[in-house]
Amino acid sequence: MTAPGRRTNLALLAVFAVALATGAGSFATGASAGRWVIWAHGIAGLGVLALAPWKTQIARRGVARRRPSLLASLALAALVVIAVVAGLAHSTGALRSIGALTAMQVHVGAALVAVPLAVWHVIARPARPRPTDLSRRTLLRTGAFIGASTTAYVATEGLIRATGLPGGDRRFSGSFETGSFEPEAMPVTQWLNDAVPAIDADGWRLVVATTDGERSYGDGDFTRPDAAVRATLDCTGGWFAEQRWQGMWLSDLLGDADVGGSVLVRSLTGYRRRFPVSDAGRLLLASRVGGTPLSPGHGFPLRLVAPGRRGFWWVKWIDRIEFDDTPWWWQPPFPLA
Ligand SMILES: Nc1nc2c(c(=O)[nH]1)N[C@H]1C(S)=C(S)[C@@H](COP(=O)(O)O)O[C@H]1N2
Ligand SMILES: [Mo]
Repeated sequence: MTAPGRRTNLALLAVFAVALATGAGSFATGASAGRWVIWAHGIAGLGVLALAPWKTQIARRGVARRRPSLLASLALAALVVIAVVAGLAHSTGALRSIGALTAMQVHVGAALVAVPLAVWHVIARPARPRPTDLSRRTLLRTGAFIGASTTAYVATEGLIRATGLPGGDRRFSGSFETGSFEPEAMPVTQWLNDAVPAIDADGWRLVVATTDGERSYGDGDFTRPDAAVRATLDCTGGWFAEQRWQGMWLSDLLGDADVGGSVLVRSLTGYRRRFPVSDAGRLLLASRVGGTPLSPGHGFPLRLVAPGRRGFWWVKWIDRIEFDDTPWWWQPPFPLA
């Protein structure tokens, strides 16, 4: 075995890149066909752990040099440790919240703060790749490393189940079931800093804009739902709940209007998401859940139910819907508010 150094650093850099990409991918994944992204994220996380002993040796030599940037390097190390530990805390279910914060919030927060530090670290201490890095030997080592991390992942999952830790019951997305078929028991969640607005049913209007112009609806137009769907709300915060939702299909608002492109669903609070028009027949404008009107927290008077999509697509307190030619992907991949 050669002394740990350049190769460990390059491997760690690659694992970080994979962890970050699959972390974002896990948040984007709403259907079980994409469950491999979540597996890859867990494998990358354990890969970081696997490299830790080697990296610790490298870091010891670095610390001995007492560079002025030592503090920043140690902060980066601490953030990575926090992100991995919080990730394990969530996925095992051993510790789902720490004070006012959930383990998931700590996990994502630490990882996001670590990104700029990691970029600085790579620029300040570049690990230069060499042509021999593409050798058969490196390829075999990389394969062995991925194999070992995958084995560790499978073993960890097995251990979680064998020990009966709560993490064994999670959905493919990694979320814990909370309040299925009991809407009152389902958490009220905002993506970032949105707040539950006070909406008076009589004053509320929904404006629908198509190429044919604008039409306006009131609460009375949604009090007798003609459509229903059983769907699972799966929040990236780490919980999910299945409910029976009642309302009207988004496509029913279109009438005879001929629209391609996309549909923007906007909340009274400004929060918004855009969808392909071809999805409109599967998107429910829900006014009721479990047979009763929505509570203010869950989106009264109208919220979107987007089966197969993560919670952040399920816009609450809808006040405007626009059909136009904008491509649906013309929006930030995740909401900004
Ligand atoms: N207007 C608005 N709608 C929103 C959000 C928000 O912050 N603002 N958060 C989304 C997220 S992240 C989730 S998980 C669900 C939560 O729905 P619930 O509060 O009814 O459980 O609402 C979605 N709809
Ligand atoms: Mo969410």
